[in-house]
Amino acid sequence: MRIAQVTGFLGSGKTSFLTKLAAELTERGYKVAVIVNDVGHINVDQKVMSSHGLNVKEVSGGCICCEVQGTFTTTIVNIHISYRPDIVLVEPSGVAIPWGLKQAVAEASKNSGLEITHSPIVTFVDCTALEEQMIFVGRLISTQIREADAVMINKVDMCTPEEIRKCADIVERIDENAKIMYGSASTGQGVKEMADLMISGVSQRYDEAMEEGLFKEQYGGRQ
Ligand SMILES: Nc1nc2c(ncn2[C@@H]2O[C@H](COP(=O)(O)OP(=O)(O)OP(=O)(O)O)[C@@H](O)[C@H]2O)c(=O)[nH]1
Ligand SMILES: [Mg+2]
Repeated sequence: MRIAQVTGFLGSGKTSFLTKLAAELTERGYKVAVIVNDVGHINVDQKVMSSHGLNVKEVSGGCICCEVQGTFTTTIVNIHISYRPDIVLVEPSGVAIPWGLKQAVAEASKNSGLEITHSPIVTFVDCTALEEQMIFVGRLISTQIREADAVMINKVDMCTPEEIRKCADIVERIDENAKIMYGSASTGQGVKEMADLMISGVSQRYDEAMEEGLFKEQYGGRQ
């Protein structure tokens, strides 16, 4: 079973894009399930995705990066037993970071005994808002970009080529080696490219010690 996770700040377009991605993968013959992780009370994302006929499970009560790793493992095992998907798409909360998500999947794999392949983690950024968001939540977004295997500059349908270039510059300043894709849930741009990456790619290994060190330095240790 493959697990494909995305990250991206609130409203960056994760749900909209994953809904399109799930349709593309289904069309290619893959059996797709979705896990959404919402730290709030009402899970709107689950409703949106279920309305498209997707098999969606919800993990709530906290972030799967840290507080509810156990629930995440149980959900993965349950999905495997009841649905046997080829690929599970995971939309975590907007504050999740790739390293934490990888840890969660590593734990789930260890505790469940399931053989799990981890697709590359794609971080979504909102092309219309990145510059402003960097002022307020720059540290979180930088971490999401630095730790990602690829970055999806999303909502390009709403931006001029100059604005898209500016957004890519910000991403490249954070990570000069970032693999950048350009997408839009509205036009479907980037959906096929991301589907290719999700089904054929494998997430790179981090220098765990470095990420853990950076995490402690920036966030004061894990909860
Ligand atoms: N024009 C345009 N609007 C988009 C695109 N993707 C998402 N949106 C809009 O942006 C808003 C947020 O999209 P979501 O898909 O809910 O974003 P999200 O990242 O799942 O948001 P959270 O789960 O709340 O963090 C919605 O109003 C979408 O309709 C896009 O590619 N183009
Ligand atoms: Mg969402």
